Amino acid sequence: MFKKILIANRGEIALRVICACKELGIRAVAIYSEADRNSLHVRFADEAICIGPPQLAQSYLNIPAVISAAEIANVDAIHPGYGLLAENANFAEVAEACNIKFIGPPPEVTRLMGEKEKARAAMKKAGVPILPGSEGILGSDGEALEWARQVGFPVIIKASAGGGGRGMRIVRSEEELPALFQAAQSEAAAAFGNGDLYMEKFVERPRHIEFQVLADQYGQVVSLGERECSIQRRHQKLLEESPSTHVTPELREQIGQVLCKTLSEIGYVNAGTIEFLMDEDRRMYFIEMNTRIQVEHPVTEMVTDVDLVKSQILLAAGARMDEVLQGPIVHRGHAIECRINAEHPEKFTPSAGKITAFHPPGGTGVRVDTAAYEQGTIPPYYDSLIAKLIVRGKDRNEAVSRMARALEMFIIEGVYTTIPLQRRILADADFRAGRVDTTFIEKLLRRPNG
Ligand code: MV4
Repeated sequence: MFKKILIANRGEIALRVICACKELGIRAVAIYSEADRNSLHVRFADEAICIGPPQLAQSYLNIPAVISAAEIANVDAIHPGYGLLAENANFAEVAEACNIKFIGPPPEVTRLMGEKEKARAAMKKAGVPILPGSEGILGSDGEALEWARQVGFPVIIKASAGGGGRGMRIVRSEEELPALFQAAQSEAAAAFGNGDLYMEKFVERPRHIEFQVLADQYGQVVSLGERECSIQRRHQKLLEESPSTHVTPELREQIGQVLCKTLSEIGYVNAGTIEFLMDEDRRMYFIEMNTRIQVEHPVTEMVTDVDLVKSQILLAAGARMDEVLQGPIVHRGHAIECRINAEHPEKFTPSAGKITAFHPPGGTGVRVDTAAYEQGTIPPYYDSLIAKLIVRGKDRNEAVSRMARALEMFIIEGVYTTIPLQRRILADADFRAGRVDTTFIEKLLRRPNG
């Protein structure tokens, strides 16, 4: 087992990994930028190393600085958290060249899933349902037009190096295709240094549903069921829940089985998330895979009682799935998470500054994952997530009532937050009835605030 792990992250996820290390009896080493000297991840780690100035490129994204810290602290492994370097195959390779275990999949698997067109082809080959679309990278707008005629409009053009909503264009007719193709290509080339594009049939009003898996180094893969993540605004998730009101036990079993078989064949290791779109006929289609722990992982932890971060560490150290899980996966009750972000309610811009009052809710079935505290600051350089509020109930109704009261009792002053918007979501009749898709927030925001 590892004796010492470096956490290549900050904020609530760095604290979350520290919790896992403490419970496993592993020493945790924090890294921090000059803006994070007074952060809780520094305070609760066993050791902490300053790696540079506040700017991401000079600190948390500076691979030589992070690796040097790991060498100086003499760690056995690096946990990357989410975002930052978590899906950077080069970083994983450098770590392993230094004899430091990267807590994630083998670099070639990270690279495969990072190229969205290749990931799509690999899933198709293994029998995971994908949307009708192009095969291989689109060579020209002429080739794109041929595929679009075959697939039928509307289609969506996506950047192979993109993901998470960047570099996409919806195309509704032949006439507009050439211009949108060129625009997507230049945007992708500028944003990702790679202009490769592919095409899919466009799904109107989809639901975003993702499956959580765990995989060991010996080909054992298990599914921990799905999370419903349709409540998003500008590709930022606001609320996630599990189970989805639209996934039947049969569908969960069917998708889970094909995913486990596929990921075993691919040689996947680590926690992982497979994103699907569900159409209005409740058919599910693979869109992308994330090879890291996700922000919303607690929703799955609450319904399965599996500690996903401890599992990641044990699996990376070479433990077998049956040792990690010690029994079958059982789903109990319903969980909901609200991502509380520091942002202005109308402008949607990050709201950095000092937190002048902070009182998180508690009580039965309530969990708060946060690195925030009263008189602490939200630095302007990073992600604006302040806290994740997670509740569990015996069923969806109890989870909804519990989340509504917990949001009512969450006091954060000094910065604007998404809490008022989340209170509106919880009060909404469509949400309460489970009628959610990716157009939910648009519709809510068009209605007068009552
Ligand atoms: C789509 C789609 C409709 N059809 N693909 C946006 C994020 C990225 N991960 C994939 N996205 C979408 N892909 C096809 N073929 C609609 C979206 C989409 C979306 C997906 C999930 C959650 C919110 C969304 C908001 C707008 C568009």
